[in-house]
Amino acid sequence: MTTEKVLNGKPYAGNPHIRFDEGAVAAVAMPRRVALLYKRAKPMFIVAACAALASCTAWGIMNEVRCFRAPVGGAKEAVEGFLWLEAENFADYGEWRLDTQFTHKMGSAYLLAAGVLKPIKPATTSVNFPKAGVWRAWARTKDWLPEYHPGRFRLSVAGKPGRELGASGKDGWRWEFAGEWELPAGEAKVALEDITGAFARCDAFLFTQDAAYVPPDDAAACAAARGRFTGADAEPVADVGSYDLVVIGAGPGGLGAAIAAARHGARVALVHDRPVLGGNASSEIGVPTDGAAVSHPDAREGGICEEANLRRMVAPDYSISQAFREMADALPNLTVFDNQRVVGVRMDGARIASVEARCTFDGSEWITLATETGNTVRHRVHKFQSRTVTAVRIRIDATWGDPSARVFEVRVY
Ligand SMILES: [Ca+2]
Repeated sequence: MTTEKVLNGKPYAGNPHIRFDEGAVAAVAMPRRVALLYKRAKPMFIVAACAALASCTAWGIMNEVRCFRAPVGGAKEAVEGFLWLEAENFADYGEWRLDTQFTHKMGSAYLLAAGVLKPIKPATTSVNFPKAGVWRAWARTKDWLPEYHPGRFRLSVAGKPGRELGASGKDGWRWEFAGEWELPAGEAKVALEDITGAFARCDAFLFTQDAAYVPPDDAAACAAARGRFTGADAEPVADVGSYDLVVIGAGPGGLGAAIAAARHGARVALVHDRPVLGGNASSEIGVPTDGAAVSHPDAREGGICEEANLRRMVAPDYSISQAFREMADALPNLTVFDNQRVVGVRMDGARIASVEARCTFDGSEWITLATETGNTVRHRVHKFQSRTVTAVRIRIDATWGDPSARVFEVRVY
């Protein structure tokens, strides 16, 4: 393998400001070397992963994640004789954990029993039963390994446990009959009791005095039932304003775009589906924002990313999520929407008229209007054409007048 280098139309003659990484070209062009490179680099990846994990164990950072929960809410009775109770609205999660990752697929957040083969502490709340009598309960659950039913739990009402749940033997989210209880009118304690300590899942409960009613498993029918029984169907869709720019996703890239635009005077909405800022770099995940520095000693992520990292250096427990949050909060024309997942856009001809999102806690919808102001759109296009070659010619046509311009990486696959 040889490389021919051309700079501004002339043969490259050793300009110290232009650097070609021949090692990278050769390494990716030869499979055996790729294997060797991977073998040598693997321990570094493991060390980096352990370091990232260790950084997440700092008390302040873990506390940020531990506090993640949906608002406390009781059972809703939009239809007489039916009480809908979301698991994520329990007053006390015990050791259950909130998972909002799949709201767009299964319609709601749910609680997860993240125990390692040891039952975890129950989640508890209270429900106001409006009438005395027999109340039947249905639970929406997922048997995440139908052949073995590892994640099992039960509902307990007024101290009396119901049937074992999480063992439907079927794929996907299903309604399981949770039991029935003879109850007086008024408040009763309800508990979500883990049995196996193996990641049981619970979305919601439906209490009813209608012995014939069976909630639907079909996702669309279930969403319709949720809207009817909780009264969400009757609630108006919120319009949260107009913006010059709507940025979707608050990883380092989205944050850079939103903060830079706001600093230049644009009215910006930053929409993301987590409680903390930073994406994979956030206090939830902890991947460093090294970016280009990972593969090259002379490169690093600068600009707004570097600004956040410099802020982090002032205190040991100061997470990059906090740094990004402070930078965003300092801009009155930047509005951050936490825990909102964008599910679609509404078009006006070829123009995006509005962006639609769902709250990851309760699945409720809102719309934000994005006013188009003639911003240009930049696309990065990767085109691949498979060829077998013995030489690569690298040409640099311009450095935009910057004498310190560098080529950091050339990849041949
Ligand atoms: Ca739920």
